[in-house]
Amino acid sequence: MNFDIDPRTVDDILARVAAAENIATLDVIRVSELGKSGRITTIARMIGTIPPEQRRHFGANINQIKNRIEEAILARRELLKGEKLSNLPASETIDVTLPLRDAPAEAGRIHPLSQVMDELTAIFADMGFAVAEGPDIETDDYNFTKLNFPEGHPAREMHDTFFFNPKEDGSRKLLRTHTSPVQVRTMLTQKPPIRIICPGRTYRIDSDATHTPQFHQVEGLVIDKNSHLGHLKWILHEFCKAFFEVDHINMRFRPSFFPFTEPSLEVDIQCRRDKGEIRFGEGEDWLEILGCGMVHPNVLRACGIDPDVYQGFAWGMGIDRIAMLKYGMPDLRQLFESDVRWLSHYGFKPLDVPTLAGGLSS
Ligand code: 2NL
Repeated sequence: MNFDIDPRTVDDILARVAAAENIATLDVIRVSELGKSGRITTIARMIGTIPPEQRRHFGANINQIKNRIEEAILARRELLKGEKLSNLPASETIDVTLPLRDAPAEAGRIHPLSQVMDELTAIFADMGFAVAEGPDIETDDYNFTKLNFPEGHPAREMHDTFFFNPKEDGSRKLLRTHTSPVQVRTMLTQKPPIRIICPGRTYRIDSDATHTPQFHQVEGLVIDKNSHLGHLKWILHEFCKAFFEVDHINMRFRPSFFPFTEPSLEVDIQCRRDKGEIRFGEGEDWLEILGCGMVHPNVLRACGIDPDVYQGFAWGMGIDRIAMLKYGMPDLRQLFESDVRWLSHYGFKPLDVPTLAGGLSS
């Protein structure tokens, strides 16, 4: 008796392999013929049921058939793979000679005000100052009362301050008119010694060529047992040299008045203006850049610090104007217009982070 597989069955399998149009069809054939319960596999298992003298021939025959089918499948698979690659649509090709589009870090720009804030922070951080922040919406108490503004002080009146509608108990919130309430919050929650700067947004009802209703300030505060005006002068002098990137700068301290400092001073730096250009440090003109003074004992007391033990100094300056001066931007209002053409001209590269070692505005 002949137990061999019908050659027509084998021919049929090989024909279907040759006709398979894709790898998935090929896999179906392979599983249904050579898989665990495939047709050829099942026949091969019958070896135990045939007479021992015929098993050798049967085994050799079926192995040969298996190998032929496997080889045919393998060859067809290689062919189909090659076709798949060469049939990739033309749209999927990449022209490696095209120029690269600018990466976001190349195309984007840092707003000059953010740049100046980063510069200020780098300078004061180097002197050991921490950065403190607080809410833009404040209470009358933190914005005015604790800062020694007497009731009825003109700065409290409607024309200067953005007030929210009063609550039922009569209290009303406001948009902070300076960053001083951040220092008030720090004094109320931290023990001296205190060394902080407070950069941030501030608001006043004021709008013309040189004022915007929202502007930026940085204030500084030092409280310790022996802090004095000599320290303040040194800090401001070092700050001005670093910020305006000059080795020498003449400064002038004039007596002034603020409710929260006593004595109070205003600070000018010397400068020279010629042909629309401005140079800082020396020259014939003076440029007012900040106000400062010794923290008023009433403010210390209101913030829970004993003025008989501690004393300190503080200063405040507008960032928008010094940013304009340093980077030659002629119009204050453009700072807030979000015009990308203006930003691409005056903005800074995002990866050129200002540091004292690497250069502030490199
Ligand atoms: C200016 C003047 C100044 C302060 C701000 C301050 C804060 C506390 C206590 C005392 Cl909590 N003083 N800040 C002091 C002097 C001047 O700003 O012309 N800013 C634009």
